[in-house]
Amino acid sequence: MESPNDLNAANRAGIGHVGRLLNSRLLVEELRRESVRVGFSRLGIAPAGPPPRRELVRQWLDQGFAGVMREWFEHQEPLRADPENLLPGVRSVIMLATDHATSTDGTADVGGAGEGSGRVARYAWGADYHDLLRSRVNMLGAWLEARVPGCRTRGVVDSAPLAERDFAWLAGLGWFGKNTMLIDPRAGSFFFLTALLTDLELPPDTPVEVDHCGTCTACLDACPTGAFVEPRVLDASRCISALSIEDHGPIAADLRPGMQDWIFGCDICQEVCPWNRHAPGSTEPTFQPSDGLPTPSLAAILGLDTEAFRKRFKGTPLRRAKRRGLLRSAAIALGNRPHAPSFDALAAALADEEPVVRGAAAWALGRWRHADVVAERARVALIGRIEIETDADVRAEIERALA
Ligand code: B12
Ligand code: SF4
Ligand code: SF4
Repeated sequence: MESPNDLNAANRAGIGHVGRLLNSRLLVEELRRESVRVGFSRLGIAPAGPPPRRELVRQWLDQGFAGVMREWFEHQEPLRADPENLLPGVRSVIMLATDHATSTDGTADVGGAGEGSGRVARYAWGADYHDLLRSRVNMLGAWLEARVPGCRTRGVVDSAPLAERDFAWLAGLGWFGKNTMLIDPRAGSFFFLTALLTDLELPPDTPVEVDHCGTCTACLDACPTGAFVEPRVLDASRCISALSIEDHGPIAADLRPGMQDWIFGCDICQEVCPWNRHAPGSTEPTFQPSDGLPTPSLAAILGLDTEAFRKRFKGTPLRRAKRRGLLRSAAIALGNRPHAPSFDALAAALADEEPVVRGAAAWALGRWRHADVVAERARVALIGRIEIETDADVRAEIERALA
C-alpha cells in the first residue's frame, strides 16, 4: 500500500478506492495532531462544493438584513457560491475552530460594566485574531503541502468570500443555534473559524443534524435591539455588533437605548446561551485582555485624538470601528448610563471634529437632562454648542436634546 505521501499521485493514477481512503484517514489523523500543535482547538472536514444554504443569503440580502454591509455582501455573494473561486480544483474544506474565551474573573457579565465603563465583546479583548489565525493556517497549509507533495492549499480567515459557518456545520463542528452562532455541544460558541482549502480529497466528517436548542429561546428573548427576525435569522441592521463595528455613522435613535454600554461588538446572545456555561477557557496570550479591556473607561475613550486612538488600538480589532465609530458608541453608552464624573469628557465631545461624535454627545446629554445627574450643566452645554454648531444634522440632534 502506498504511503500518505503518495496520496495525490495515487489519486491521479486512480489507485484503488479502499487504499486511498485508508491513506486519507491516516493523513487526517496526522493533520488533526498537527493542527492542535500549531494552536487550533479542533478541526472538521467538509467536501468542497456550493454551500448548503446559499439561497438563504440571497433572501437575507433581499430583505435588507445586511444593513451597512450590503454592498460588501453583494460583491461577495457570487464568489461565495463555490469555494472553487478561492482555490481552483478545491476538493475539501478543512474547517478549524479556535476557542477564545479567556477567564471571566473580574469582567463584565450580562448585567453590564461598572459605572463610567463600556463593554467590549470577548473576541476583541486581546490582539487582532486575524493575524494569529492567518499565520497558523498558513503553517498548517505548508505542513500539508510538504506531507503530500504536489497538493495545493489556501488558508482563509473571516473576510474571504467563504460561508465559514456553513462549511463548519458540514464539517461537524457544531449546529446552527437560534442566535445564528455555530455551537459545539462540548465547547459552546466562543470560538473563531478558519478554513484551509485543499485540492486533496479527504474523508468528510458528519454534520450535527440534531437541533440542540430544543425549546430554549434565551438568546432571542435577551437581544436588546430585537435583532432576531426569527430563530436563525438576524437583521444585522439592528445588531449591536454590526452597529458598533461596521457602521461608523449616526445610529438610528430608536436603537441607541438598546446598545446599553456596548461600545464594540456584543456578546449577549452568547452569554445567555446555556451551552456556553462550560466553554473551555483559552490561555492563548494573544486573546488575553489588553490595556483597560474588557471594560474601558468611556471618558478616556472620548478623550482620544486621532493619534492617541491609533496608538492605543493598533493591532487590536477595535481599530475597525474607526475613531469616530468608537467615540460615538462611547457617547451613546454614557447617554444610556449617566455617570457624573464623565460629564466633562462628554461635554468636550460636543466640540469633537467629527459630526457623528458631536451628534451622539448631544443625544447623550439630552438623556442626562432627564436624569438627576448634572441635568442643568447638560442643558447649559447644549445651549452653548447650538450657538456655534454649523452641521445641520448635529444642530437637529441638539434641538431634539433640548426639546
Ligand atoms: C457578516 C458577519 C457578521 C455580521 C452578520 C452576522 C450574521 N449572523 O450573519 C455581524 C457584524 C452582525 C456579525 C456579528 C458577529 N459575528 Co460575525 N461574521 C460575519 C461573516 C463575515 C459572514 C457571516 C454571514 O455569512 N452572514 C450572512 C447570514 C445570512 O449568514 P448566517 O446568519 O450565518 O446565516 C446562515 C444560517 O442562517 C444558515 N442556516 C440557518 N439554518 C441552517 C441550517 C443548516 C443545516 C445550514 C447548513 C445552514 C443554516 O444559512 C444561512 C446562510 O449561510 C462571518 C465570517 C464568514 N466569512 O463566514 C463572521 C462570523 C460568523 N462572525 C463571528 C463572530 C464571532 C461574530 C460575533 C460573535 C462578534 C461579536 N461578539 O460581536 C457577532 C455575533 C452576532 C450573531 N448573533 O451572529 C464568527 C462566528 C463563530 C461561530 N462560532 O459561529 C464568524 C464565523 C467569524 C470567524 N471567522 O470566526 N458577524
Ligand atoms: S450580538 Fe447582541 S445585538 Fe446582535 S443579535 Fe446578539 S444579542 Fe442581539
Ligand atoms: S440560547 Fe438557547 S436558543 Fe439560543 S442558541 Fe443557545 S440554546 Fe439555542
